[in-house]
Amino acid sequence: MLAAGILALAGSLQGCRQQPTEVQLATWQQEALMRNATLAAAHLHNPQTQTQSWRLLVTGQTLRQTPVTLTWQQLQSLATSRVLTQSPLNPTELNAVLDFQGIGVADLLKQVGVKPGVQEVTFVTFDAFRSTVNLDDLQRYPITLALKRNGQFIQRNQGGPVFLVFPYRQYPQLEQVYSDKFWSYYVTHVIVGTEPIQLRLKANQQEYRFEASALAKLPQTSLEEAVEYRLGWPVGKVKLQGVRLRDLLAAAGVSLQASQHVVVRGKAAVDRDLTQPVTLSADAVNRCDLLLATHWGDDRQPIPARLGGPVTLALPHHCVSQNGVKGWMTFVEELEVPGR
Ligand SMILES: Nc1nc2c(c(=O)[nH]1)N[C@H]1C(S)=C(S)[C@@H](COP(=O)(O)O)O[C@H]1N2
Ligand SMILES: [Mo]
Repeated sequence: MLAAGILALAGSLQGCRQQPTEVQLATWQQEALMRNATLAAAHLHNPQTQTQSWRLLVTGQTLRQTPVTLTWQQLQSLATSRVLTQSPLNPTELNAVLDFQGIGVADLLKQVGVKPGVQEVTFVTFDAFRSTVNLDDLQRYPITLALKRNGQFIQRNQGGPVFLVFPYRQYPQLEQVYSDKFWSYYVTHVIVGTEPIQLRLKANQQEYRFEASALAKLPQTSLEEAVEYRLGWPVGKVKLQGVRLRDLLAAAGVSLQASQHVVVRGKAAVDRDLTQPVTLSADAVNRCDLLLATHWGDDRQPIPARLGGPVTLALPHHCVSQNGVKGWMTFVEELEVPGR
């Protein structure tokens, strides 16, 4: 498993220097689907991957104080919206009109309340794919989180149980803005705007929480690298700014023994996989500027959800080929230092 991780990383290091081509996107898509299929199969008994135990989290800049978690039962009772449309993800029958039934995103947003100033909503999927849609468009058009297609629940291997669909047939103009790559399989999170920074560190049987103000007090470090996150990032080297993982640990008074490691968990299910966690060795943490990035670009913009923010993991490329460092990560939520 470790070897596979390193190989995958070596491949992506070469592949990501330029803007991904359609062919690369298609390859990644295939890889993601295979990864999902493998995970779904491996986790047949893991409640997280079962339709009946599927959860949809609605988070970010909503009027609720805390994220809203919708159970499969709640999702079903909200699934009153219908969209009759052809699907670009139905290559064998591109023109077939399908009858989708699901949750109108506009209804969902009305329920949680959207804070003033929010302009977009980001959908995150099981396989760490993301898709960002303009808030006005979500309020204007019946863009829907479909649970059923032609009267049947959508199977896991067909992009279910929650599949983001766009009403192309009724509103052909949507197809110009939201191409096939916006349609999203296995949606797990709806992020309104961008979440506030809320990083958890579990170590020494304690849990530390770092909000934006706490991170801002730590030494700020920058890194200039061709980013490894897919989707939305500019071509070539990009400046990323944030806090070094070792400085964060130091702030919590945590010192790593040589035999220890740090587990990093993101929002997407694949980035919090119990059987294949993303681990950073003590050696890598201490020697490399492993960065918890919060800002990017020459003007140090906060990293929005559209780009996988507010916190992402960024790695200096000369460091990544060692120690089983698996890769960059979007939507970083939690770090854990397992005891010895
Ligand atoms: N969950 C998830 N949804 C996704 C993707 C993905 O990688 N994961 N890729 C997108 C892209 S880039 C395309 S082109 C279509 C491809 O879907 P298909 O392989 O079923 O034709 O799915 C979109 N939805
Ligand atoms: Mo794609």
